[in-house]
Amino acid sequence: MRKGYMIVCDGSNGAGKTTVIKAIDAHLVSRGHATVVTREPGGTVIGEKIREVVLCPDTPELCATAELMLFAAARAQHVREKIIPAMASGKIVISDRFDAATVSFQHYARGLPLDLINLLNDIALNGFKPDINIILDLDPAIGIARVNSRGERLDRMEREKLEFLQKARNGYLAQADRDPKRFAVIDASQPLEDVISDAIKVVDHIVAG
Ligand code: Z5A
Repeated sequence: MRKGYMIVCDGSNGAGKTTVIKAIDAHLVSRGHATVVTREPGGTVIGEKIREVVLCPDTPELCATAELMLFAAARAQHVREKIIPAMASGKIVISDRFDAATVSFQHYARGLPLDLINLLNDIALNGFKPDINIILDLDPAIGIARVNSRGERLDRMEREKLEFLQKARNGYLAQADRDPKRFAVIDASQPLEDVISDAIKVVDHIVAG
């Protein structure tokens, strides 16, 4: 019998993932579901330590292969320590980014070979797959302007050139084109309430279905 679900909210930088996840969580809780909100890189004590290393703006020399392995290591821990146990107890896990981010950023944007990314994702996921990847799609120039308006220091990835972030955006769209059952693309340039309402429709379809 099926137990929990896993919903991923991913996409362009500053597209509104954190904001939309809060709304999805409130919606599911109001319907009596037990939820776990988490993020990548991160979600566990070890994953959050890896996050500090991989996003630190003071170490731009981090090489692409080490970057890839750090994201994969955080994911391996996240799946085994947090996601599988939560789903086994019937909870709905909502994650800010997951495996598709590695395909977009480390393959499409960074240029590492897709078979290497797939191998590391397979090792990290160990046969596990999320139920749906909601992709909030936005021009990265708008996303970075939104992030900048928070007045926080940009992380190592956010400091990449717009061209890099545009390649990552195209990577999400290419993955969604190839696998429309696993991906739902939402236009994140709409007013926030419309983005939230589109995301909740996707979630209701998955959780009810
Ligand atoms: N990464 C990777 O390379 N490989 C991997 O495998 C993984 C990740 C897992 C993680 O950063 C970085 O790691 C990420 C990919 C890489 N970096 N890049 N580049 P992150 O996910 O923590 O950070 P982020 O992508 O830059 O997201 P963010 O800053 O947390 O933004 P967000 O969660 O998408 O947006 P938000 O905080 O909800 O909203 C941003 C602002 O916009 C806020 O003031 C909102 O009120 C506003 N907002 C939101 N929606 C709207 C709409 N619709 N209209 C107007 N304003 C809005």
